[in-house]
Amino acid sequence: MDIERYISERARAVNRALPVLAAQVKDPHSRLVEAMLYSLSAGGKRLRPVLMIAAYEVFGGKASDIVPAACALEMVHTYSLVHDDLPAMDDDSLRRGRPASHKVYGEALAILSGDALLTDAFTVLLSSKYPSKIKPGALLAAASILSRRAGAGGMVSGQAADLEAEGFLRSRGEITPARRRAGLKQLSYIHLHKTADLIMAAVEMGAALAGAPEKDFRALSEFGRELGLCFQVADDILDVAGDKKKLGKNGSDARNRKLTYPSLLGVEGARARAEELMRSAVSRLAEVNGSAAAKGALAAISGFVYRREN
Ligand code: GRG
Repeated sequence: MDIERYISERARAVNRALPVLAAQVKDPHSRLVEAMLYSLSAGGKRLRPVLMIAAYEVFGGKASDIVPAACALEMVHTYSLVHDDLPAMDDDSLRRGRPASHKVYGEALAILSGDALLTDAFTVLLSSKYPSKIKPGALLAAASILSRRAGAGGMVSGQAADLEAEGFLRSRGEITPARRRAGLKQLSYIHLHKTADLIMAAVEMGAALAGAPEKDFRALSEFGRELGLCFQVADDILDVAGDKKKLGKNGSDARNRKLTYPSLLGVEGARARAEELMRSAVSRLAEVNGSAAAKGALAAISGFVYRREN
């Protein structure tokens, strides 16, 4: 399977719809909407929307059915990046190869554009047109998944724990085996929530919109968890060892003395962990009943996540 083509075809549909759906507000403040569109159009990989679509395709649906739901998820993801770059968070000046939102629009408007992206994501999810086979109950289930995985029981808690772990290495000297064990435990909480929750939301929303049976939903959710964990380990490796030009951002983990897999296990140890998680994700797909081609796409996306350079 040509996975790059698979991803870019589906990402194209999302890229076309995103600015239209996100900017359809009545009586907008024009600079606020400009800031929202600035971050949305900066060219992310659109991995979460593509995962949602692939999970939906497992149960026989087609991508065009759920483009607004996929856009809503990308809006939540984009808000998290805008806020993550703020001086009070990771304090990054570059994102997706461009100056971070707060560098262009100032901190206050960057915060507000993130707030609007998060809130309007639910308008886009719930007020868009879908084919009649998408039942209102399935849409409500998708909205509930998104709010739970993004909120205080999910991504935001992961971010709070991540901030708490900042300076972990600086403040407590040498890494003893006991500290490494404690650090790894803390890290799995951070990764599970900060990153894996939104990736789990992607596949869970795709499955919910397709009306998937409970057993398949659960197996896909576990696939999402393992893939999400793999994604963050790979991201931490790129932060210290990746090509900054390809990444489109300056790594900040070392500067912030962050608790990461490379800082605890070294880059090679972290790579081995990422590969283990990628294999574990793919193995969960065998438990899902559905289109072999779409499951093949999910497996190939897992390889892409593990090997990616940005
Ligand atoms: C509520 C004030 C406030 C802040 C919330 C929740 C949050 C801030 C931030 C989320 C944490 C976060 C940014 C996690 C990192 C996940 C991650 C590795 C993102 C990068 O995803 P990619 O590589 O990015 O898919 P692109 O640019 O390709 O979309």
